[in-house]
Amino acid sequence: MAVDYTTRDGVAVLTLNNPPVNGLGLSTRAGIVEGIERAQNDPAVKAIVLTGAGKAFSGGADITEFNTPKATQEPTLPTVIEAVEGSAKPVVAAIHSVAMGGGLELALGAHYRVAAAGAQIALPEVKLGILPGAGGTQRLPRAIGLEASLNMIVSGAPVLSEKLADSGLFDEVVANPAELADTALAFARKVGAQAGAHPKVRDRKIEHPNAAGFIQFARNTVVAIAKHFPAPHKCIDAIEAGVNDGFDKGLAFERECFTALVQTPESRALRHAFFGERAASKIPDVPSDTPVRDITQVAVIGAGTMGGGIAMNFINAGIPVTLLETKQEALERGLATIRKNYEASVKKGKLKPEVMEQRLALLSPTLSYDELKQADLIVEAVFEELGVKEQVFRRLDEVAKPGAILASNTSTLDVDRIAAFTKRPQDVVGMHFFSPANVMKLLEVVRGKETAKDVLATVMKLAKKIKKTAVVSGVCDGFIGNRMIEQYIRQALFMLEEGALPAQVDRAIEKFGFAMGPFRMSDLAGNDIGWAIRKRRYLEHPEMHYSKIADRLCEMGRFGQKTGGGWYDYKAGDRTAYPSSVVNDMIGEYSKETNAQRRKISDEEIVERLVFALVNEGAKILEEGIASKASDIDMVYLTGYGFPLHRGGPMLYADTVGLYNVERAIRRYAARPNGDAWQLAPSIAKLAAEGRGFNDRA
Ligand code: 3H9
Repeated sequence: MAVDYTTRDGVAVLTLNNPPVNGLGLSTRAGIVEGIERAQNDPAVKAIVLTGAGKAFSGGADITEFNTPKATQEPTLPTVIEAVEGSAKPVVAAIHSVAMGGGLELALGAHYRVAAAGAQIALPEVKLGILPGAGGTQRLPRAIGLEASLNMIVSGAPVLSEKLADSGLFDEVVANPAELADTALAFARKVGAQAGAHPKVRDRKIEHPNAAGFIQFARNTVVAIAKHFPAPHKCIDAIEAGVNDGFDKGLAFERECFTALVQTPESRALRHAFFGERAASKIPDVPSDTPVRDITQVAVIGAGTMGGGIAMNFINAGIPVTLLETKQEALERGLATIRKNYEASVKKGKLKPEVMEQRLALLSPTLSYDELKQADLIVEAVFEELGVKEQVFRRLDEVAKPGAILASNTSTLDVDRIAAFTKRPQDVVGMHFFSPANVMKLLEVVRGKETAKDVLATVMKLAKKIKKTAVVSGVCDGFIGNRMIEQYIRQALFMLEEGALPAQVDRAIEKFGFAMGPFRMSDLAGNDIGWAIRKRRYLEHPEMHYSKIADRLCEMGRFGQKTGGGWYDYKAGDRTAYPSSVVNDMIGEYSKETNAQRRKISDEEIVERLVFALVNEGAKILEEGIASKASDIDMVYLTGYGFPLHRGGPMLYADTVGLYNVERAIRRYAARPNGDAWQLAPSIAKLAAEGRGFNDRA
């Protein structure tokens, strides 16, 4: 049973017992109703305490049941809450650790609520693309008022129980969580002895001097921030319905919105990201109980932009870092940049000056490899060239203590070759941070042929500590993210040859939802970086067909924002990309020289060619086992490459379009000019034939 029933001195205690977070799946829901009924029928019971075992009161509805028959099978959550609220004997919710979503809605159905300090209270449904569907939009405003509830519901952000102590939500907040059970029992005994009806949140009034004005203000704010998501708007609509039409009509409207939202592609995408993030930390052949190595001291080699950003991650998490450079001047420059970054946060009011100083105090600059002897993890962020990496890793092999993890921040080089520079390849791993490393969420953890399982487990755990989304990639050129982006860029360049211009390509893909199109992105990152990679490609893979149009741009010295011009023109001190007639002429000229027939390319074709290029390469990456699941690829693209969150990542997007349609489009493009870049991944054809997708669970 997912709910335990015991009695103590005239109080029935119903304990939700559905690990890990007491999700309100079917058996838990049925258990609550059964417990409430049992308590009604026991004359010795005067009151009921509803509580949760383990690490939560309740994390809410069981998200894995959404859009399955179980989700709508009675007792549904609204039925459960009705049973709780309708209980003739008073129900006291005893809340610890987490009361979220349906969990908080359940507690709002109780007659009284006692909470332990430190509990996270939230209606986070909006983060899953839905709205609270079991009365949250109706009861929370009646419990804590219109403004506070609307903020909680529209943001989905958790609030600590003690901050809500005087809000009207709780009857008591217990400072010491260990005393929650006894306090709730005593409270239940007290109210159980009282005659008469017990209070219901639904009967309270929503008092506000200008509800219509506040709701309009909220609407204006949400329009600006939630462009691609319907849920925040629906949250406001449902709250407004409750304010204007009363509880019952508001409840019915909320239910209607919930049923519609849970089926939207946006909700599917957000749920996919929720589970994808958690799934990414699980490596199929590395059990979750694999022992990890202690990481209490980190060293970073290289104090450039990347090394400095990497170091900041660790000191932000309270881990001391030794920062090594070869020259005093470079070291000082690196330290100054780190300080400048923190000072910018202090100026914006995001960081207290004393916290900045505490963090900087964790940083020990050095010019000597001998200072790295104590480090448990050493991350190399030096120049991206195998010869340079070789020098560093040979030296590390001499100085690092046994068992230290040696990580390379390489973005393209072969981690197995780097590992072979040492006599301890089992301790070598790739930690590919994305720039700016102190900001970007993504960390690609590159698993070499010999990387030990406990090294992987350690790095994944550490990634959580430094608040990164870590995704494991096998060794291949570009790993998951950059290998895929190369195909995307390749298509973008072919389309310039065939008739498009940079601004049109960027506009089309930005309208699709990308944060930045390929050409604006390339101008920001520096066009010379791609040029260097392509030069290597021409040597290593002469058989591969690339457009040379970007090389032409680089030959003109147009490396991007840093040189005042790239695919676009830039004005000093202004990052706005202005279409460039010089570049557009060059593109037209190039098409002529190569006898390419320029034609009008539709925005739809631009989006398909860019996104399906990612999908096709992603499928190959899965076939080769470079990524172990499709959701890992999606997490890389959502957290590191600006792929639109409301589309859930390239692989989920492909599922949404249908792999049958993806296959047809790829075959169509393969038959056109530059079609040799499209080698259909066999798994797309196979899954399409089986009527399946990459992520059938989502
Ligand atoms: C809702 O309530 C709708 C209602 O309004 C209306 C209904 C009609 N369901 O995050 P963790 C799993 S919508 C299923 O690593 P933490 C999670 O996948 C719901 N599974 O732990 C993971 O599984 P695994 C509104 C869930 O301690 C494991 O639990 N509620 C759910 O860092 C541990 O999770 C939310 O949106 C769930 N609801 O954080 C809350 N929740 O081990 C979403 C968790 O196999 N949950 N799991 O990977 C959270 O924010 C965090 O999980 C929580 C714990 C703060 C609870």
